[in-house]
Amino acid sequence: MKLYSSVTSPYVRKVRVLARETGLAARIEEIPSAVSPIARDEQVARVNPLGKLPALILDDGTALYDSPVICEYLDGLHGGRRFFPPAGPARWTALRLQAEGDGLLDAAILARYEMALRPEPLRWPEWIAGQKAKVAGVLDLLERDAGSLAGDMTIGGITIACALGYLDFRFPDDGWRTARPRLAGWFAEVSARESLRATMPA
Ligand SMILES: N[C@@H](CCC(=O)N[C@@H](CS)C(=O)NCC(=O)O)C(=O)O
Repeated sequence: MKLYSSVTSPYVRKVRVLARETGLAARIEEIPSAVSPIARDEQVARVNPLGKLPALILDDGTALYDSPVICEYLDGLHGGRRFFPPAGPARWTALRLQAEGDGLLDAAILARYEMALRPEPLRWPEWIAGQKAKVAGVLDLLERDAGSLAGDMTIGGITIACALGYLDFRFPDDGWRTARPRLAGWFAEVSARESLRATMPA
């Protein structure tokens, strides 16, 4: 399999973490790519019309995207414990956490594009504030609901860890840990996992 990849993308990181957690990393050849909404990579756009990372190419040429789809596909390829619980409340908790982490990332990345990509005279502070309010809303929910992150690691926990890692990487001065000790404690603990250490954005 081939993975269109970027070591700074938190969505790609979800896939790289899951691949390490499940022993599949050696079966995935990574193709380093660089994309942004204003600089399409034609090689990526040929396999994913959205021009976004990650995209996984299976051995028969089928392209899979986006990160939730790729992660669930990979989770069906190994014989160990499932990171997508098969049924019942555990499944909905894991998928809800994944949606919260992906949603936090969508908002953080829209704020980042506005702050870093848009020409300075056109930047819109209310837009950035609106996206940051979504990020804060998810963080506050996770602090109240930190119990949902306890127990075996799932795709939900992987996604939240990648999202918090992205905030540390791109918004180091925003202080997301302030007044969120339970979430910060959980993140410190899971950050020791080899899969997360090996994929830390730099
Ligand atoms: N929902 C997608 C989001 C993927 C995404 O937005 N990836 C970013 C990289 S961090 C990207 O490719 N951005 C380029 C663009 O928006 O054109 C997923 O979970 O894979």
